[in-house]
Amino acid sequence: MSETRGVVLSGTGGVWSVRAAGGETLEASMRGRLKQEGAGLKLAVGDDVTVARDSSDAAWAITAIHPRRGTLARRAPGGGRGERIVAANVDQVLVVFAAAKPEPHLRMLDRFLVIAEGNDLPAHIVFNKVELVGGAAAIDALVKPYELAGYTVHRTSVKQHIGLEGLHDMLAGRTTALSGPSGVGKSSLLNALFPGLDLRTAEISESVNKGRHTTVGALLIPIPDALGGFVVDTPGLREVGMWGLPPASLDRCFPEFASFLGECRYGDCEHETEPGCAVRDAVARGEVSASRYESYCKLLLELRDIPKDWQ
Ligand SMILES: Nc1nc2c(ncn2[C@@H]2O[C@H](COP(=O)(O)OP(=O)(O)OP(=O)(O)O)[C@@H](O)[C@H]2O)c(=O)[nH]1
Ligand SMILES: [Mg+2]
Ligand SMILES: [Zn+2]
Repeated sequence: MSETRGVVLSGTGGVWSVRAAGGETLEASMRGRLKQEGAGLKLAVGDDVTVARDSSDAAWAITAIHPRRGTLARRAPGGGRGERIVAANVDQVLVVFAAAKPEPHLRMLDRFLVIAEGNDLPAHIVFNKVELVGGAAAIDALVKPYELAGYTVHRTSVKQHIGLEGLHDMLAGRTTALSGPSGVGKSSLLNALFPGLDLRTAEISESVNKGRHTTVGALLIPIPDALGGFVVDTPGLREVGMWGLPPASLDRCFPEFASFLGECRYGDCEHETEPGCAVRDAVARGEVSASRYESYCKLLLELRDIPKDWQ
């Protein structure tokens, strides 16, 4: 019998690709006994597993799933009902938007950040294609609310090789879940940072993918770098919006609110219309960005609309 440790790269429908410690990729299925034991524990991309086989011509089976750190999941507080792990062992989330083409949709950016915060994962932001925006002032206006909130914001251009070093150092050696709208340059950035990757970018993928709308699960991509690391490409993240965060917890997903949360007149203040709200006062003083606060209000309404048994 042989046995090795590995990381789950992808998989659906029972067959999983596992990158073994030696670097080779194996196809493996879940051992029957493990399936029964771990009724609640579903395997996810990023999982650290042991695979084994009886002989060199036998099929590989996943025999153990090792403890997870930092999952990216749709939360189901209070029991795990309905929880779905998008990816396991994620260290951080990188939210990529373009400064222009397509125009940044900040409401969506804030949603991605809330998802990261709700999963207790550090989030970083990239504004790519900065060369398309005339003047630093325009970029500064875009970036300011996020720096005010304490996020690290990378300003990059793949076209003009701006800001790539900092991003490289942030990704190498870690597992990063990548999110952001289509066409902002996620694949282009990764290709520029890690030349061995050779990911498909828009010009090609548009024609190849025409008419294909199959939702594939998350995909773990090994980073070709001395430090290693992985990038998780998560098409699913776009729809993780409503993963069951209780409305009352939303304020904690806006880091710039933190120092005001204890100051509201009412302990259960949801920072909407309540009198004596310290968050709204901070918005009025310009210490919290009005645009971010507006996102908070919109997401709050959305969360309240979710049936209680989904939360
Ligand atoms: N002007 C400009 N164009 C860029 C830059 N980075 C990427 N692009 C272009 O933007 C388009 C989309 O790039 P992709 O890397 O495919 O975008 P993506 O975010 O991976 O898109 P999806 O895979 O659909 O989610 C391509 O035509 C790139 O050449 C940049 O810094 N400046
Ligand atoms: Mg892409
Ligand atoms: Zn308040």
